[in-house]
Amino acid sequence: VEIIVHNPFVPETVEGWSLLHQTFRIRWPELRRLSAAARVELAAEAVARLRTEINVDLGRTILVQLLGHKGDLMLIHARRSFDDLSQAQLELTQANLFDLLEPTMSYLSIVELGMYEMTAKIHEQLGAQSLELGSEAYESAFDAAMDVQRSRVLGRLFPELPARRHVCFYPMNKRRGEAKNWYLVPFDDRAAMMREHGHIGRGYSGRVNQIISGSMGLDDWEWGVDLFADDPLVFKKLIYEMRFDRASAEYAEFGPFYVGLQFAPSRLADLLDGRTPQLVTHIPAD
Ligand code: FEC
Repeated sequence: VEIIVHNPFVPETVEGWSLLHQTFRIRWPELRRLSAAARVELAAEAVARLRTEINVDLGRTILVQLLGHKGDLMLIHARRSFDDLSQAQLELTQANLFDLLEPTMSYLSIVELGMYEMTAKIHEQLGAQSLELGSEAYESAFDAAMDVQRSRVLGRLFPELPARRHVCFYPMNKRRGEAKNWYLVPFDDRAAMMREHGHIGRGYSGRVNQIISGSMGLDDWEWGVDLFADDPLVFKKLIYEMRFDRASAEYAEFGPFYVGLQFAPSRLADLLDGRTPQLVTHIPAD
């Protein structure tokens, strides 16, 4: 029996950054007992241990002040590999600030682009060349076609984490209870629903950046969704509108939402001092 590497029922995906989200509660009482100078020192030492500068090859870490009780600080680490994510995680444990942080959530995933249209197209093209599904020729021709697709979307697999003020992260599944299961729906129907989904999404072009990461086999939900916007109302409008797209209305199940304000790493001391840290490092004179 031939082993089918490229199962026509499964949409192909291409992968980019490994992502680790971490949220922490800050131990405010202990922090308040320190002098302002000590808090500045704590912040500087912690930031020096995080790779916060934009680096298109190695990735970076961004800082988000969370609103609400689910944590005070969220870090999003984007790295090339799980080894590099591990180092980012360990690096933080070596900071003095770490003694004042209590983890409240973490989420592991890999940036993913789903390719419904392309999967169907490649299978169709190879079938038209009378290659036989599962044969070595078929599978290697498929791999070659996917390599072309991967290089085409490389910039979207390794995106810069957008420097936008508002960040919204949540995990989600695509099945509901026992009645609704995305994975039992025929390929073409799923592809049509994803087209509709992409169409709604593109209506928000420019107002939001979205990064979808896959977490099957990696964490407790199937996908992580990161949204970045200047105006937080965009999250509310976009997610509301998407509830009406069939893929969401019928199949989507959502985990907890983490929403907050991205800030410049050099402003971490402001947060520790109890002042909302800003994304810009200096206010331009008018
Ligand atoms: O089956 C799968 O592959 C599901 C992976 C997946 C999830 C998901 C959820 C959300 N998205 C949201 C926003 C946008 C915006 C755009 C957009 C487009 C796509 C495309 C694919 C895709 N999304 Fe998605 N989304 C998933 C996958 N999404 C594939 C089309 C190709 C692409 O552009 O990458 C438009 C982007 C643009 O072109 O500018 C915006 C939001 C959610 C979570 C809410 C919900 O699902 O109801 C918001 C999972």
